[in-house]
Amino acid sequence: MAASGENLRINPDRLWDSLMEMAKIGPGIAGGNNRQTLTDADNEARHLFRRWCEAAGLEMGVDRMGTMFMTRAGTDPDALPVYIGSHLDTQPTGGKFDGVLGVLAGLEIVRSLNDLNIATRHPIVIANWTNEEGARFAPAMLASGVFAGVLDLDYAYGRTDSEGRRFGDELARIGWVGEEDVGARKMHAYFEYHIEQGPILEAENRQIGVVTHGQGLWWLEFTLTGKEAHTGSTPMPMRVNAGLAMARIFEMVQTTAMENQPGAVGGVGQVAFFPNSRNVLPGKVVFTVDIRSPDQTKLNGMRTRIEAQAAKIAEELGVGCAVEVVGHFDPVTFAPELVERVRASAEKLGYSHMDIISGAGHDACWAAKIAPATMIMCPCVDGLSHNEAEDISKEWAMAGANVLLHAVIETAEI
Ligand code: HGY
Ligand code: MN
Ligand code: MN
Ligand code: MN
Repeated sequence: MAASGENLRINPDRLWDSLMEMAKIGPGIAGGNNRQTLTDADNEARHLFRRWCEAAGLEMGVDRMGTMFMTRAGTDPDALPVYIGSHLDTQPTGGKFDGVLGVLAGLEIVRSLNDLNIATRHPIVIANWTNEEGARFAPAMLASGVFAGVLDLDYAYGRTDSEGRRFGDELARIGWVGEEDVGARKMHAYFEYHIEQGPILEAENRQIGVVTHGQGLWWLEFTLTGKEAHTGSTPMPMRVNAGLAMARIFEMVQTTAMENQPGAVGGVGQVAFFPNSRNVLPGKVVFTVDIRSPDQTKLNGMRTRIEAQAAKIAEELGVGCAVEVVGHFDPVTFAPELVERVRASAEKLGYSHMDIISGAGHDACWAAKIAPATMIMCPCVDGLSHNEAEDISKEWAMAGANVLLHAVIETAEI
């Protein structure tokens, strides 16, 4: 006898075991993961996920960006599917849960429905989006951005990593160029379950984040052109110092974000010096400024100010300054009816919860452009993520997965 929806729960041990098994692929050097997109480790993770899904009776589809769609049929062949998505790729010093929790919680929901032989009217599809992190190939959320029709396939295929390897070539190398046109699939609804990657839920002692919005983002890639010269024999007045310009721009980005509090962040995670020799002043410095805010006016105001101030700093030092946008999305408002369904599921299951804005970007931010979409979050220890020490408890993982289960079965109709 199929259980009534009310008492449905996921199997927390099975979810946790799957997370720990997946974490063995692409191990980091400090207990986390280095499973960057389109590497052999990513390929291995994709095949493990595929085997698990096929063992659960799911059928695989792959699009030309390599995104994996694993389908559990519904009783109504005309009903649009309910999607549960996230990503298996990680940062170079990533954690075991960023993205992976959402993909494997989707699988756990299917496994739990299979256990009790529960059918849904709408099909359920689990998506593993290619290149969510944007660590190896900018921008982040690349495949979901193409799927949403915001980025085009040729642009995506032409993105290169720090060794100059093209996205399209690497996708072909690991054998994941799928047949499906990107974005051909239509969604009834999209859910993404993700660790918060910030300190709020843990500090407020809440089990569930009901995600109402996501902040917007600009990734501004600066190329500063100085003059390569000897660091020892070149007199100070003669220097065309791109490194000094970079340092002053970093300080200005910090000041700009602090002047836009509350609700703005700004910083730099990646810099390259050329020729990057300790006794050669750099001829070129390349870095990406990452600014974000849930407030569109603040977000665009910071971009305008940073670009203008950077040009001024460079000019004062006689340094060339070029800037290219390598990532952008506007602040996102998630679908109120799905947000309310998540909130009601948390209430029904007796989990403490609070509304929250997502600080990080997610594939849900692009899905929200083409379908009703929302997110569920669980706390993470010390709010830490994009760090190998990223950690959550099994209880936190379970609570969010149960909320996801109930929000999904209500939307997919059992
Ligand atoms: O950058 C982000 O917010 C996400 O981790 N890709
Ligand atoms: Mn993520
Ligand atoms: Mn991430
Ligand atoms: Mn915009």
